[in-house]
Amino acid sequence: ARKKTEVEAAKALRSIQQLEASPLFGRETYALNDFLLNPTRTGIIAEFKRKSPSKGVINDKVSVEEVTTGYNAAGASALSVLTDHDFFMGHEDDLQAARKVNNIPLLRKDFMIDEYQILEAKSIGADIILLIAAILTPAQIKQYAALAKSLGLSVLLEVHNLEELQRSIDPNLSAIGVNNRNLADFTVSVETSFKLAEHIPAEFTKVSESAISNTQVIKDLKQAGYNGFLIGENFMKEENPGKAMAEFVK
Ligand code: IGP
Repeated sequence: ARKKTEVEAAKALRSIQQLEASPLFGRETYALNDFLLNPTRTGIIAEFKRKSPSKGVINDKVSVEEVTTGYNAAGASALSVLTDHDFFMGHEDDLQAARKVNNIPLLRKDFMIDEYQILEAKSIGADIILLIAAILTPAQIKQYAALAKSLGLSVLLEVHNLEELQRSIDPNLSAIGVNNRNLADFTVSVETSFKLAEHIPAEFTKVSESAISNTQVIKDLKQAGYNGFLIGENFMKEENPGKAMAEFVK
């Protein structure tokens, strides 16, 4: 309900016509899969996240420009920027700030529940949107993925279990992300990614999300067929997240 209110407030502030007229709306986007599969990058989708519901404040002292350019220099395949206000202390302006200083794909990390947010994502410079199966119907996923695709955006579908995966598969998705964090109780287990890997159809790239904190896990996930690794807290908890990532991948 809080999210609906946030989206309604955004709509009142900027019309769809205004979004479509914004300078970033017409830009050529970067494709997530091109960067995930590029052997000169690490496959890591590195996240800028100040705060989370499970951890509280993680880091509110660093700038989005400094952190995201650090991640980029350390070989990130893509950058994830939280734009949710209430739960994650994020903002659309954070993503726009990251856009100005980076030339790799940017994921708008948010709870997408309305087509407006997808047009907004394009207008602020995003390349990728997240669709969370747990909060969307199959019809919404189909509709939102088609709209995103028509705008040149890549779509990362997030699932937690086989049932969500099977009901949500759609040809307009670019990649499937398995979230190792259970959103109901916040417990984490990378086993979730290992269990679901074989059920993800081969035409989608596989991304493992959350609770990744060492490079051995990444090796094992690669072995299981994963091309992408979404990492937030492990880097953000450090004073210099970009430097933390550089040391992590060394
Ligand atoms: C990153 P972690 O444990 O490395 O900080 O996790 C990312 O996977 C997590 O922030 C996330 C998320 C989400 C946040 C995954 N799905 C959906 C908000 C909404």
